[in-house]
Amino acid sequence: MRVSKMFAPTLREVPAEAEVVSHQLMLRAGFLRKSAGGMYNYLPLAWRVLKKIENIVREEMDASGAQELLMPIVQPAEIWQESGRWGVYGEEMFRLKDRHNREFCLGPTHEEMVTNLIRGDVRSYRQLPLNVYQIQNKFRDERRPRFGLMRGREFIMKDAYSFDRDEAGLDVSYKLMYDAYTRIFTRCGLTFRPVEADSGAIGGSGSHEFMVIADSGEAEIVYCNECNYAANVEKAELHVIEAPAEEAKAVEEVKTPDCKTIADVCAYLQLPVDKSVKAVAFNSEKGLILCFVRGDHEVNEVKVINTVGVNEVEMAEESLLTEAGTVGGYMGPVGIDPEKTIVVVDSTVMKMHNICCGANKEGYHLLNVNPGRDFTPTYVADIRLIQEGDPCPHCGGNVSKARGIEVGQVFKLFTKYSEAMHATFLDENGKEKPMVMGCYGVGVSRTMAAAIEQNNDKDGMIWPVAIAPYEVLVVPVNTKDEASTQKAEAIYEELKKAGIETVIDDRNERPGVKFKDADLIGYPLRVVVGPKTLAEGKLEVKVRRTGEVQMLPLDGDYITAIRELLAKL
Ligand code: 9G3
Repeated sequence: MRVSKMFAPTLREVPAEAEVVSHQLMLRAGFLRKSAGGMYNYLPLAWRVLKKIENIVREEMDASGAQELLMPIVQPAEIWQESGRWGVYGEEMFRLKDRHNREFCLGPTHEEMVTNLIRGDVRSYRQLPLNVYQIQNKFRDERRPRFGLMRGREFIMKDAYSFDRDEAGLDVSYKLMYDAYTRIFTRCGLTFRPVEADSGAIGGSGSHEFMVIADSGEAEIVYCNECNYAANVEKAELHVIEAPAEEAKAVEEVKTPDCKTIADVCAYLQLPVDKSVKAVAFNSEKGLILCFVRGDHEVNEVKVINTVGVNEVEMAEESLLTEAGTVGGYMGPVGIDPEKTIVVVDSTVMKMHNICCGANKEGYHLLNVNPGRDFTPTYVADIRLIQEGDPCPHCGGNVSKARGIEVGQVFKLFTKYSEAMHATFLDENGKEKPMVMGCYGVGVSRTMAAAIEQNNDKDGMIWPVAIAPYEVLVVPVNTKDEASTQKAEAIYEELKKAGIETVIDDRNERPGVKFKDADLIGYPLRVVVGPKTLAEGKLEVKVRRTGEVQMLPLDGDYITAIRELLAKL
């Protein structure tokens, strides 16, 4: 490929709307051009990267026994009504009507489509297990598309779906995918971690997210420094803390003027914070939810959502509190009717004694409140948000937090869709049973962005060889010097003939401009050909990642040397 012919319009300036480095660099390096919010044109260099990622995905999926197919993007509403999800996603679902006024959506995912497909043609246990996958654009009308490809409204996903006769079979399919994902992201040259993940709205339990560690990641993960435990913070389970036994004392109401926070109360009453309980009030489709955790702990919203079984929660406004007989800053579980108001109490609180909590009265708190004797929750559950310094739920070691970009997720769906949509098979005894499903996604376009987030420096991108747009750039530094320019052309042809993906910057530009663009686009290797090095009988080869420069003898086998260099990157 010749740079003089390449459609890769580089920009000197960074568009203000690009907040993360991958978005900035892809715009500057002529990889991406926006068409609408969260929708992009992948220009030739980006498309080459995406093709490489897709082919790594294909190789590993095929090696695991999965079979590639392609389903329609346009999906009939009927199958979403059958699964009960037509109304669940609201505005996030792109909907459209055909000329007969029939309703459709643009596929955000394909559980319904694939279940509808398979139920029509799989009837016997002999046809299981089965894993089918596709690589296709997905559509999700994000409220705030941002960070370029990291949260787009149209993006490329590999989505796979496994069908088994029972949970034992699903476990096998799940592990095959988990292992395939480990190989995929390793081959893409990414530093990643699988983390236990909340299975969220799609139901089923048992899911992992593959996170690329990067500060710009939207997901927050927690990992143990001693064992290999790692979890999406939303999911991290916490053990109950048993407080030392104490004689239950009589409840006492105390004036706590102007103590709006737990810290104020504990300071005013000279109380350790682990004898106090704090409240967080949410509003939801099921009404007010009052949550109580120990004073030094935090509430994990996702766990509250999963415990109460609502779709989402938002902070409750004061009027809701008054209705329930409480008041902001002085909320407590005593005297709240758990039938009228949902009261969720963290498991650790239920093991505390002689607690200090709000008196549900402006300016007052209660002392010596004891769970069971003085209040009854609607739910008791682990609703704590894991924090740095909490003991690892697996080994007790200390945990740290990091940010991650979710590039893959594997879910056990069990029979959520096969029961809703009657996708059954006949077992050996002719007994009809629902198929046991799993689903598995790789964010292909997001993986490209994640690779840049993890591999860049002040000069631009640094491509892992396996997914680089090209492997080698040949730079003739002086197009006026006939001899070295011709030598550069010859080397370019030799490298191509040797099967090495090569570009030559044949523009009539100063070397500095060529080097700047080379570093911005991030070709793994750069071969510089000029009159000086030619006179010395050398070829200058620069490694983009390390900046290391090697002088290869022109009369040596520099093609093999370059191939060996690439293999090491
Ligand atoms: C929707 C919309 C957005 C969605 C979904 C449905 C996320 C939805 C979860 C999944 C689960 C897995 C197969 C590949 C891997 C992920 N956002 N999810 O179901 F209608 Cl608008 O997509 N699906």
